[in-house]
Amino acid sequence: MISAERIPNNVDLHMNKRLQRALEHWQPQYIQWWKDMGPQGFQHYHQVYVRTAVSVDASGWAHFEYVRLPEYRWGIFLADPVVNRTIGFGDFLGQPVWQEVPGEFRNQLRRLIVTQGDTEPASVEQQRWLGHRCPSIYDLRNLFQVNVEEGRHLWAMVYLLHSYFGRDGRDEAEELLARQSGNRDKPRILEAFNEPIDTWLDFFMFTMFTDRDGKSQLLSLSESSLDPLSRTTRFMLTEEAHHMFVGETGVARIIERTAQLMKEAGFSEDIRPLGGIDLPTLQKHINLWFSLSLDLHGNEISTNAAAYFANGLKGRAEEAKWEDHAVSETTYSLEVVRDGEVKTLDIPMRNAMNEVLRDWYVGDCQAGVDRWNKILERHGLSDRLRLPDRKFNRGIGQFAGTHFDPEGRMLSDEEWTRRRHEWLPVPADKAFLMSIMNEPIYETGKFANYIAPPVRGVKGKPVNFEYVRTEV
Ligand code: BYC
Repeated sequence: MISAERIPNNVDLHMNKRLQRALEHWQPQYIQWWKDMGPQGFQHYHQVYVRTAVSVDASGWAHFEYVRLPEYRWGIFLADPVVNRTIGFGDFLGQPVWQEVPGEFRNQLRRLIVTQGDTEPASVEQQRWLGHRCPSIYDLRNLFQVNVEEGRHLWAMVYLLHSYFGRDGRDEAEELLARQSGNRDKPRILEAFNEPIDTWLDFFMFTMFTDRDGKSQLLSLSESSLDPLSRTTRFMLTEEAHHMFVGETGVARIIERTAQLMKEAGFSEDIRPLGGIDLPTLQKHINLWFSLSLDLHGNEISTNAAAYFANGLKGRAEEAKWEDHAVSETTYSLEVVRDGEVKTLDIPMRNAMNEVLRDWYVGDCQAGVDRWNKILERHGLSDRLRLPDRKFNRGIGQFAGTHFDPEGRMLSDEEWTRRRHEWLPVPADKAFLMSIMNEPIYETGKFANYIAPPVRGVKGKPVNFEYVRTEV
């Protein structure tokens, strides 16, 4: 069970007074950050119906209550240990997992944990104005549930930094609150986490595609030889699943409404005059957030990734499903740009580990897009949404600096500049989205015109339940 101390935890924090004191010192800084950079305008007078972990087993998520956001019980929860767990891949395959950080891997592990940790507060910052444009209080609650859990994911990484990295770890924990999404002088580490999320379409696409990168990265970190990292990320994955649910069903509900409006408009695609989000706009946002999230997997050819794998720090998603866990002989056939052309290159598999994870990620995204297309099919529409080619709009890796269209055809700089507005959102698209999201909807059971209601409410509550209530 999770303790009811000042910092809820299932790691016997009270037994380690030094660590407890260090985290209790960080806690007020975190709360201050939350108030300054978290959901704006919803800190004092709103109570939100959220779930809070009360234990780390499946039933632990059954606890829902009204909470004022700054009073959410952020804490430290690790999945139960696996008895006699051994290292599952790389050069130390079969040896017992580590309970402490080996000196020689300290820097690499710190870097991984800091990079993971940095994304969590970044996403809260990116989303902090969305409450003022919410399509319903059901969606408002979901936004805040995602936000508080991203805050908790920051706690998860800060616990590791404080526990295993001494003074450096404490400094890094402070830096995690000092960097800011989109700040020119102190930006967040990874690019997608500096992009603004101004509209609910961006929010749903972000939770669909970027949180799914969270899933693939957390799956690969949950294989880590550093057992506390593995246990922490295993529990985080249970929270991540809900975030992707919010994204996938959010877009699905928009598609549902779009299809209804298209039929009302006599099967016309032009539903903006009816206040709906047209399919080309949806497709542009898929193109944007999918390509940004592909970048988050790092370079296709990476000595960092090879070292992480060799040292057992970061594995593949679902490592147990692979046959060869040493991966010292095999190669990966990779598309690269050489001399202005796309060529295929065989590289050592360990150096391609970022691409191997990206393969898993693309498959998981495709399954989600297939589910979206079923909605269009059910409405008798022939249009289909799709993922762009993975070379499209890339800023990191082998395809950065060369332009491709969504089908993967190489383009000249001039052609890209001329046509990119066909594939990516432009200011006029954002202006349109902002115009239909201008008025927040705070009335219970009401939904904005561009999105269908959900099939069911949260945790058995009706759709018109008061998920966020105000008190004076
Ligand atoms: N933007 O060999 P390379 C989540 C840097 S999302 C900017 O390509 P590596 C969440 C890289 O740092 C999951 N810089 O990359 C979702 C390196 O820099 P230095 C987050 C980038 O290291 C939604 C250089 O390029 N978790 O949880 O193999 C809401 C060359 O490195 C980018 C993780 O990322 C980029 N996109 O792989 C909330 C897991 N990509 O050292 C949360 C931990 C690369 O040369 N991170 N660079 O200065 C990692 O495993 C790796 O750092 C990466 C990069 C996969 C990100």
